[in-house]
Amino acid sequence: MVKAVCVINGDAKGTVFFEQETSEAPVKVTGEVLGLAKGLHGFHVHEFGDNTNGCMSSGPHFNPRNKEHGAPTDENRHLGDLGNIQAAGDSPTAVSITDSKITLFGADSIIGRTVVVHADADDLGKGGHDLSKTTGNAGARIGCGVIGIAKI
Ligand SMILES: [Cu+2]
Ligand SMILES: [Zn+2]
Repeated sequence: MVKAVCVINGDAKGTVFFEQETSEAPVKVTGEVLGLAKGLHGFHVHEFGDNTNGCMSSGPHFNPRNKEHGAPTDENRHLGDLGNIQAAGDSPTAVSITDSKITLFGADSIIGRTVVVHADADDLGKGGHDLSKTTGNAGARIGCGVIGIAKI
């Protein structure tokens, strides 16, 4: 079992937990985010665990396989593409994702990289916008935090 945690700061704030039983098992992503406007918000793992210039220094979506941006269910997706989280309004937004592409083990581990929450919906690569195939046109980075190793 490996566990990791990410404290998100910015206009959106929250805490997200990751856990994975073995290197072959899916990763469970749970937690909550505060401060989101009602609607969908892109939710990704970006390449670098660097927040020196805020969320901008975390780089692009984590993409070690050189794929296009896509939906979590797509084969052709960035490893960091976790889709959207859906905010209902004023209450905290629950994060509940199970993903079989990201990992907490080995060279492609997401530990030490950054979770970014966006102002707008991720179009999952299908919006037909110039940015659809790279970022999902999800807009500003309104909260982020580095993923760290947590106590088991
Ligand atoms: Cu992003
Ligand atoms: Zn992506």
